[in-house]
Formats: sequence, structure tokens, C-alpha cells
Amino acid sequence: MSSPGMTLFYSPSSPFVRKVMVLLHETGQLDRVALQPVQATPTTADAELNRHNPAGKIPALRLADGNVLHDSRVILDYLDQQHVGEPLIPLQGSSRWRRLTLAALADAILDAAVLVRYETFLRPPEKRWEQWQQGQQAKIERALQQFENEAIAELACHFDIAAIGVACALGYLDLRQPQLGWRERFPQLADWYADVSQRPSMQATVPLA
Ligand SMILES: N[C@@H](CCC(=O)N[C@@H](CS)C(=O)NCC(=O)O)C(=O)O
Repeated sequence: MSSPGMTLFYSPSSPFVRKVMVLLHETGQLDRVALQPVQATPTTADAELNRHNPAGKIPALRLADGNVLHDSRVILDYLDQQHVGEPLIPLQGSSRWRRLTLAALADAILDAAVLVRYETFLRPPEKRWEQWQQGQQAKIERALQQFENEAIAELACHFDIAAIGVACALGYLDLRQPQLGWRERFPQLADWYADVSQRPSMQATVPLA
């Protein structure tokens, strides 16, 4: 086993970090990356992380030469170019733009769900804004509806950048919004997720609260 040359600023509960971890598993690159645990929220600063990523967000990936990559989309693109197997991000053509668009919609679920988490967990109750939270939930539900109605066959054909994003988004909803009941409303997505969540890469990265 080679010694890790890269360092991933990491939390076991972050769904954005999970996407990176799943890709590392899927492409056989786990032993190239050391994990550096970080507590990142808008109200808890980590000085080292902030120096590397002024946005103060994880994941960030420090390369062997000291350069740091962020955010998760850039890291996934970089890591996907560091292995010899079939790329998980199509290199060109219409499939590249379609798969990246599906992955971006999965990220939009995560952006909204992480903001809802901060609103309900970090923000003092007297400062919460119900309508704003409902607006974030509506983004999540519209995105799930679109995956259910228009993208199941595409997700099922290849466990790539798009499928990894959607799988990590669903895993995060299970962690933070177990009351959502998305499986009843989006049964095709539920069947697809039941299947992909058996993959070793998904099993090994189940988020910890
Ligand atoms: N667009 C970023 C989002 C990353 C993100 O929101 N990460 C969360 C953890 S799940 C974070 O670091 N939050 C800290 C903050 O918002 O200050 C990406 O794709 O990496």
C-alpha cells in the first residue's frame, strides 16, 4: 500500500464529503488520501480549513504539492482523472453535460437540506423563519420529483457522478429528515436506492450523526 499523498478535510456526516469518499472507493484510490477530521458549520470556524478554503466548507483536498482543491465538484473531477478505470464523469459529449446537470440537481438537494439542518439545529428558535425553511423543502421535493419522473433509467444505467450525487443526497435525507417519508412518494427512486445502497462504497460510507 502506498502512503497517502493527499489530505481530505473531512467529516463522517457531511454528504459532500461522502461523494468524495464514494468515488475514492469506486475508483480504488482510498489509500492515496489521509482523512483530517474537521467540524465545519457557519458558527464554528476551523482556522486551518479557512486558510485552505476561505468559504470554510468541507470537503477540501490538499494535494501532495500543497495545492488545495475545493469544492466537492472540483475534487471529484480531479480524482476522476487520477485513475485508469472508466471515468465516472464522461469526458465529453452530451452525456457529460446531462450527467453533470443531474449531479448538480443532487447537490441542490444537499444545499437545501444542509441549510435546513443549520436552521433547525443551529439557529435559535426565536430567529427561525418558517417560510424560508418551507422554500428550501420545496426545492428538495421538486428535485426528488424530477429524479422520479425523468431520470430513473439514467440513474440505473451507470453508478457515476450523477448516481453518486443522488445516492448521497438520499442518504443525507435519511439521516437528517427521517420524517420526510420520501420512499412512499417516490417509489422508483426508493427501489433504485435500495439497490445502490448495497454497494460496498455506499455501505462503507454510511453517514454518522
Ligand atoms: N458546494 C460545496 C458545499 C459544501 C458544504 O456545504 N459543506 C458543509 C458540510 S456538509 C460545510 O462545510 N458547511 C460549513 C459552512 O457552511 O460554514 C461543495 O460541493 O463542496
